[in-house]
Amino acid sequence: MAGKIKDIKLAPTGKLKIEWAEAHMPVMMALREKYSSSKPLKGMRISGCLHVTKETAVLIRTLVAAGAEVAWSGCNPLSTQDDVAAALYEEGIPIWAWHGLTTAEFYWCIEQTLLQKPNLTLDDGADLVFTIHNQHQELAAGILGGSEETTTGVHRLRAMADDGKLLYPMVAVNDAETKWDFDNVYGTGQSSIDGILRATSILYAGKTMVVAGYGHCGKGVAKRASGMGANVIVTEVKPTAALKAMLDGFRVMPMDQAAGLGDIFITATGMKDVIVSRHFEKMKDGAIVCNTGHYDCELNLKELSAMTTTKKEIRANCMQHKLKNGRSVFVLGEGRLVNLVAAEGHPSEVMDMSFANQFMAMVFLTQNGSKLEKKVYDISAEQDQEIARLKLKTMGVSIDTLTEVQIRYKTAYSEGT
Ligand code: ARJ
Repeated sequence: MAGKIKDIKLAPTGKLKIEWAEAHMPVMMALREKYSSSKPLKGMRISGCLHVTKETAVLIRTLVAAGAEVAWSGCNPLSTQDDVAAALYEEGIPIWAWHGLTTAEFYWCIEQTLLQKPNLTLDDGADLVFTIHNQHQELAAGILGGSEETTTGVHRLRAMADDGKLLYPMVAVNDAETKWDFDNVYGTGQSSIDGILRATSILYAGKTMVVAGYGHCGKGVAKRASGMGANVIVTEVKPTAALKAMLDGFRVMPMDQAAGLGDIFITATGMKDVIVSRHFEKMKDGAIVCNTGHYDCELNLKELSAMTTTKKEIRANCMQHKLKNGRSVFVLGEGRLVNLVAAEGHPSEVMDMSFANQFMAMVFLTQNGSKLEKKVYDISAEQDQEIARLKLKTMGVSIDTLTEVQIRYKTAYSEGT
């Protein structure tokens, strides 16, 4: 059967994990139930490039239940949960993913998912879309559209669209309110802390934690770290974001200053070279450094290596760098997303909404892709609200509805004080 994974013997554990995720993803299960008889994705060949986790497995099963044929690869060399990949492979999903792939293997896996000549693509970080645009332009004509999961991926696609380089329409799943306002904030907040704890088992209370970036992800991390008793320092380049951090009660300063103060550093900026040699040089002995952004360029580990005399893996995902200045700096998860490398990624409850958007984006592109321009489209406001409504329903929460009079009032410009 098509695919390559680490070890099929891991399948039983993977299956249990997926079951656990399904029990915590009621919106996805409702969508699966709703669309498994009408099969709106029948005839669709979806190539997916997204972290192979128990939550992604729930998305894959739902796409298949709705009629799609899928071929999958992971979107990060260190984020694949090998037991989940084994379970999916055993179920007959063509999947090329294992933990610890080299860069060459990473792109080889993507290439394998393209052999089916997809008519839809599903990305996290846009590496699949880039591969099609750079190496397989011939496939673009057969592709109705694609979706993108994360902030940095969406930024790049918008830049491509602005330059007229995009070869087929894309849906920005990240930009749905039911994605970024929950996944990026509460998901990243909890799972990054989880990753740091699994890799280090340190006490948070009383530590100084430097959070680079106060976008949605950084905000979530800062909030959760402070809830555990850490003193949070935020670094930013955007004045309004820095102001928000100040008014949320955090200290704000440049990284040059924060470098000497932090016990734990985490980058959540989507930008490269956020922590470089001059910062590592200033860090306290024992400082812990990690990244939760999609790409692994936020920490300049090349520069760190040049300053390192010896390296030792102290625990899983925790590498001691002994520096020429005599101090040690500990890097978690090789500077890749600490929440997915050292922990299991965001909790299922949050991915429930992100992946509901992914699923609906696939249905939308199937039905409308041929009429769309080569642009980046947002999820519709109606779909966003519908997913939130469904989520609330599964939580047993009901809310008020506007009356006719109130609806008229909303847009009435004759009624003032
Ligand atoms: C799959 C996950 C998980 C998880 O939605 C999140 C995002 O934008 C990413 C950037 O790469 C990671 C993705 N994410 C977080 N947690 N994807 N399963 N459990």
